[in-house]
Amino acid sequence: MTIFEKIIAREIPAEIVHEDEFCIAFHDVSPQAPIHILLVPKKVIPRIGEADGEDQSLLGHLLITAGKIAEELGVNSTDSGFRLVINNGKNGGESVPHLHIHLLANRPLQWPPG
Ligand code: DGP
Repeated sequence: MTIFEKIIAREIPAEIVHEDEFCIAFHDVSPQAPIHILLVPKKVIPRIGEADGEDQSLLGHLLITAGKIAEELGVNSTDSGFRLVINNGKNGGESVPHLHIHLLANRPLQWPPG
């Protein structure tokens, strides 16, 4: 069981900002920006490279929900803005093998990423 499953099961605490039938979102314990939210599907998909056709609506739901959370946090504008990141595998920087989207905001983010 990953740390994210334990957060979903309320076995360990997290600062939750959103939950619905399909996903949960909470503040990252090690924030890389003033706003750093993790959006996690309740279905355990280890990483985006292992999602398949049956996950299509779930993945769409995650992206739409990320936009709604950005709106609620006041960063869904072209003036402020936000970045969504999915790390996949070793070179991608993945550390928790349960698919999650990082939502980063409230500081200018560099491109290309490090
Ligand atoms: P990634 O490296 O893309 O797999 O991102 C994993 C993120 O999970 C990382 O930014 C730190 C965060 N994280 C790890 N353990 C915990 C935890 O127990 N609680 C919370 N809120 N975040 C965690």
